[in-house]
Parts: sequence; C-alpha cells; structure tokens
Amino acid sequence: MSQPQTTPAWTDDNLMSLQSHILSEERHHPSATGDFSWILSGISLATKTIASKVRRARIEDVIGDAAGRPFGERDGINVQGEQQLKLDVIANEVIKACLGSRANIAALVSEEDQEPTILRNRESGGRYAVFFDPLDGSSNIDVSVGVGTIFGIVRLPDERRVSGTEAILHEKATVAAAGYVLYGSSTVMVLTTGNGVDMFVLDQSIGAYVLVKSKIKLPDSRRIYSINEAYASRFPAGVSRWLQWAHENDYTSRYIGSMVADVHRTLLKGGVFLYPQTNDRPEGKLRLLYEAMPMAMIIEQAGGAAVTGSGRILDVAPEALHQRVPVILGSKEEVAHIQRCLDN
Ligand code: P6P
Repeated sequence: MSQPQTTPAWTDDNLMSLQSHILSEERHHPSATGDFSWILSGISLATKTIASKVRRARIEDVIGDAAGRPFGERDGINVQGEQQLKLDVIANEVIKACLGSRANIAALVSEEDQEPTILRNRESGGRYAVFFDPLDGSSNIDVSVGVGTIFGIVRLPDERRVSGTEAILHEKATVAAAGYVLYGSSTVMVLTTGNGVDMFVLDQSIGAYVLVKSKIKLPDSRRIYSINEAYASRFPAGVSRWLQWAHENDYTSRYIGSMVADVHRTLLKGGVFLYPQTNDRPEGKLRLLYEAMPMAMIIEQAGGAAVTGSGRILDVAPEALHQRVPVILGSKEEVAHIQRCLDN
C-alpha cells in the first residue's frame, strides 16, 4: 500500500527575505515587471539606514541642537541661521538618495518638502510616484517611543501629456503598494502590494528584512480605541456620542501619539484609531497622500475599514499634495459603529 504523500515541513516554513517575497508577489502583477522589487529595494535600503540613525540618535546627539537644548525647545534654525539637521530631515535625504536612482520613479512627494522632487518624465521611464513621511512622530524619538516611515507607491496615469504634480494628483493615478516601517523595540516593515498584508522584521545579524507574518487579518471587532481625548470638547457630536458609549461598554484606551505605532497595534490587535476633525481643524491633522492613504490601503487589505467620516479614505480625490483628512480606521465593526453615530 502506497504511503500518503506528505510534503516536508520546510516547503511551508521557508525563510523568506523581503526581496524574495516581493519577487514571488510580482506573479500577481504581470505588468509590474520587477518595478516593485526595484522601488522596494530602495525603500528597504533607506529604512535600514534610518533605523540605524534612530537607534543612535541620542549617541550622535542629532536630536538636540548646537546649544544642546532638547528637541522640543528648538526652532529648527540654528544660531548660524542654517536649517537644523533634525533626524526627520536626515531621514528625508536618505530616502531621496536611495530612491532617486530607481529609474522607474518619476516623482517623490515628502512631508518634508513643499514641492515634489521631479526625477524624470514618462518618456525617460518614470512610471511611479512614491509618497512618504520620512519619520512620522519624530518628536517622540527623544523619549524613545516608536516612530516610523510611511510610504505609498502610486502608478501614474499612462498619459504622456500629464507630468509632475498634475500626474501625481491625476484621477487615474492608482495606489499600487503601501507600507510602513516602525522603528520600535524591533524594526518592523508592514507591506501590501494589493494581495494581502505581510510583516517583516529586520534581522540585524544578517541585515535583511525577514518575513514573520503573512496575510495579516484584523479581528472584526475589539474593544480598544485610540484617540487623543485632550481634544474631546472639539470632536464632532457623533464621535463624542460613540466615545461616551465606549466608556460605558468596557473599552480600553491606548494612545501612543505616533501614528505608525498606533496603527501597528490596531493592525495586530484590532480596535479603532481615530484622528477626527475638530471644530478648529475641520480637515483633521493627518495628511492624505503619505499618512492616511497608505495606512488605509493596509487596513483595508487586512479586512478592516478606513474612512474620513464621510466616505472611504481611498475614495478621496487628492486636490493638493499636503492636504489633510480626518482618519477613522481599524476593525470594520468598530468603524461602522462610529460611522453610524456620525450619520445620525
Ligand atoms: P497629537 C505625530 O506628530 C503625528 O503626525 C502622528 O504620528 C500622530 O498620530 C499625531 O501626529 C499625534 O497628534 O495631536 O495627538 O499630538
């Protein structure tokens, strides 16, 4: 009698690096032809460099200013009138240095730069734009709270006559991939190319991101909310009503004040993260292109929901590079409940 065929365990538990994972993922994007791996290898190199600088920040004292004043007290311009090289500015330069050489990138949009960095036009091979917040939550570095890099990779419209900011904001520009790197107790990259959400940890001993969790799924509900309740008096009535209900229904509050860290906890544990509009900031605080949109793609790809309070974040047609949107994202039943409170 023939023995039942059993596949050896190692066929399931491969040691997958970020690079080998991306190459395997590209099977789902026949048109990608190596584009993602080329761009993501640039992001991988940049974030490994940033991780090293974040870890050494105190040692290299790049977060204090020339007079040694702590982070929060300086004005960004040192006594010589030169721009203070803060860690987030350094991170910005590192990312541009790593991505600028990727021949399929047309433009870079950074929170640190008022204008996009235009690298090449379509005729010269520029087919993608990369949006990024180089070091979100950087004010937390001097208290060693997790900070992160957020990025989105956008396929630009295949229209030769549009370029630059017009192409970036074009209705046919589509988000092809999104991710973040959390510089926390470990350096974690979370990535989606539209086929689920995968998580990698930087193994410092080999200098490679290693796949540790595939196809992450949020629980549909979880009694955790994450919001800065200092602004409670300025929230929309629907948010205040939901918060009152949560207080009466055994919810736990968790708020780190660093979007990447708060969203990462929401992705892994469930619950809901909110940075809603307030009556003094009707557009909210978080930026659409390089904070809300990448996080919304990740959360939706993990089975959650991500809205502004008046529709899906991914349905917002961008009108300006640095526009802000309200953000409510996480477990879909929690988001739906908040939306019902806002609608009534
Ligand atoms: P607040 C950090 O400055 C940031 O941009 C996000 O990372 C974070 O979610 C938010 O602002 C925190 O803002 O108003 O609660 O300090």
